Amino acid sequence: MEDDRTGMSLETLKRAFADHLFYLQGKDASSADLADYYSALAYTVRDRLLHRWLATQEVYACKAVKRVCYLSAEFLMGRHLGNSLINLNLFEKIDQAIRESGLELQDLLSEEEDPGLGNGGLGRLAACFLDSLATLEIPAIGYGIRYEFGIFYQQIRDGWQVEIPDQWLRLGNVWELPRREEAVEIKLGGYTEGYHDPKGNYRVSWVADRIILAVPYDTPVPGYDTNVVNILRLWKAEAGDEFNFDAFNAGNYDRAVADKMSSENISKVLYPNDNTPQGRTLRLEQQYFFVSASLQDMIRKHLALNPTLDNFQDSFAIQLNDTHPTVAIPELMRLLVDEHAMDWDAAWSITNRTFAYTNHTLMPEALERWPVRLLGPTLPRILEIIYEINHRFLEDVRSWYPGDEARLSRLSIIEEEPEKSVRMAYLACIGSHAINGVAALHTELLKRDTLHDFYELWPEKFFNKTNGVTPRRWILLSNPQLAALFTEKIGKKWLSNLDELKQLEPCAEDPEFRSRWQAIKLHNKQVLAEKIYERTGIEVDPHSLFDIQVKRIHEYKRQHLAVLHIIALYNQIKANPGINIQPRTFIFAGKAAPGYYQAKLIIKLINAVGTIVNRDPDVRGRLKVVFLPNFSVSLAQYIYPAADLSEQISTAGKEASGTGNMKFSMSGALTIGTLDGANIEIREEVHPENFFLFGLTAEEVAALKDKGYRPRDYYNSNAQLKEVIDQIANGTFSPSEPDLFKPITDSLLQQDDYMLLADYQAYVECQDEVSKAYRDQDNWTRMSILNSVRTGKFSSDRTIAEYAKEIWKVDPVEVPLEVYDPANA
Ligand code: T68
Repeated sequence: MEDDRTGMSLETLKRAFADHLFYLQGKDASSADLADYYSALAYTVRDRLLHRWLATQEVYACKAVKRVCYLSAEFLMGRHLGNSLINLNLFEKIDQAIRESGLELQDLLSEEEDPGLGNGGLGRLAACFLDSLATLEIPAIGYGIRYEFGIFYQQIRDGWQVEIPDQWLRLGNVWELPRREEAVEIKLGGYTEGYHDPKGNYRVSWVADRIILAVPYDTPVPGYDTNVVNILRLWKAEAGDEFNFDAFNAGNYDRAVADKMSSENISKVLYPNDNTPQGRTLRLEQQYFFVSASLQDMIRKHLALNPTLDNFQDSFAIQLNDTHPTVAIPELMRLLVDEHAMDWDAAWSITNRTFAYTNHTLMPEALERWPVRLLGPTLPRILEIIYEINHRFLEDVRSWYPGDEARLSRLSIIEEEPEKSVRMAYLACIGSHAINGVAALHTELLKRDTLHDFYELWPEKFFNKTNGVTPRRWILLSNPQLAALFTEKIGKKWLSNLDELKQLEPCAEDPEFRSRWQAIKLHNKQVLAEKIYERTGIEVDPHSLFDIQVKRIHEYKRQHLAVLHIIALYNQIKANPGINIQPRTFIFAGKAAPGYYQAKLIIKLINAVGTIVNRDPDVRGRLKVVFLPNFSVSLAQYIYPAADLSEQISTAGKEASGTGNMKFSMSGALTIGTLDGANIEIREEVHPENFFLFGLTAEEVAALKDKGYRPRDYYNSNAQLKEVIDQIANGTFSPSEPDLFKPITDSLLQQDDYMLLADYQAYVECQDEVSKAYRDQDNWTRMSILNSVRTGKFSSDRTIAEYAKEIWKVDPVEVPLEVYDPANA
């Protein structure tokens, strides 16, 4: 008989499920609720993962393979159960087993809390990368923070965003395993002192005033159709000792407890800002905490197999996901030089060969800078090391460019004005052997502007790595009917080589294929329509054009440009109620940073316009405006497959890449977009005739700024635009508070940093083209098919293969399952 923990037959799976319900949940069919059934199934699947995980770790340990360590302050993993079923190739069988137990698999999948340990694209990219690393059989560890509270839960009350704490661990977490025995200590605060070691060398030691314990929690990361199961290792902060016993014994009980609580604060909550740095000491402590813990973990793993650290760079390639983990560079120097007595030059060479840095933003205000005033007291030894790195670097620059003082201050890691600070992006560039942007345009702009001086120093360090997303979650799991159609036509190989979809191009001409395509899209729209009704009470027509913009709310992403268009359409209907226009449902979702007033006001504006438009009898059946609350990975899985039109309308030069644009396109949405980020490459792949392009280019944006941009000129010369802006400003959508939206219109008329007014006319004209095109359903469907089957480039498998070959220099390692048989363990 098959082992209950590893067997994959239907009978064994059913037995294991019943067994877990009984012995782990202490329930039977008469007492179990959906949460119990979810847990029983999750444990059943976890057993099968653990088997492969132990085999994988055993192979990695024996072979001394080179591992990728992906350091990221955020991992937006999405629900684990469905993804694990897919990657273990168990989905159909479990579906049947659950049905035969009288339940619905979908109901169980929906019970899982969505682990929201990230803000947006950057965190979700990390999750797609882990999936692809495991799928490509590349040894890898994701290192991050086990936040007790992830990204806040968003409610909409009276049109406003309200933030609710995300207590995702409330009911426990089946997918993680604490490894208390591998906890490490982290120093904070205090001072440094010099001493001479027994050989007479001068050394420095850091006398901390706080020691925090970092406890690892491991989550298995299975690859698709392989035995490889990598690890996501997230660190939880705990007090070094349960109590400060000195304080306790001195009768100072509350002080003892307070110290413990303040240590645990470090991993308490994810900072909810995207694209703006938060200059708070606690954030700096979070960064140092997870980075130091991860490096200590790597050093321990390395020394278990090697006599010295001299070849550390052969054990690990460390990727810095933005600057958030950049303090890893001075921290590795500290560990090598202070704690392992290596000399500076040897340590620097190892550090440089180990690290690589990914930049995710061009916006100057989004680049991290840590004031010396905060860094010094929190990480005194790290600040000294940063000064030393800077000193040596500037000596080099001086020798390369004698007398060029301006260049020296431009390149210095330390910025003097307005406040003496460490420029983390510069530290990352200097300490890494590779620097990359996340789309072709973004990388070009990094080289030309943001990091230009570094590009002049080291052109060979610069790479482009256009982002990608995993087709397992973003097609197979979220759009199962589309996936089934692909598999019916070309088999399953597209799931591990998305370029295979290209074979389906001729199907765009096949009427029978097109009608199946339309039926699938309609079905997905019906499913989303039900969700919309459930969550907002708004009824929408699945036969209308679903025009969707989902992403973080940000002025540069220009959700309010879409609102200007909606109001213009509304005005056309009001002026001419008999007008024949394409019925549309405008769907928005996304969170605003809690401290970003203008973004929260944009959410309120969307809802205010929706309230007026949705209940106007003149409009009935033609326009609907929906704001879906609490955008998350699990909600996104319903949204992308249901879109006809994907809105990617950022100001050119502002969106580093975008990844939602790729998910939409994979599910057959057409894009209306600017020449920004990865839009450019999507348009290239799907061909320009299948993409709705509008707006200024990044160069035109810069040129217009230079010559003096005057948004009022556009307002004064465009009657339709003027009417729309005036309505927002005069309270048409906020009658009880006429000035409510003035901050938005004032900003548009006075600075319009993101050039909505300059792009307005081109945008509405392009939207007219969209409406016209949608009326020809045959041709629209042809374009939709070609979008989807030409997205092979945007699989994160392609992205990861490029990183592996060109930056990390790592090879795949196969894991035969026989190496670990629990029956013989
Ligand atoms: C996004 N950045 C980019 N940042 O905006 C997007 N920032 O263009 C790109 O596709 C994506 O990264 C992946 O490369 C973010 O998502 C953040 O979320 C963030 C979080 C904390 C601090 C700064």
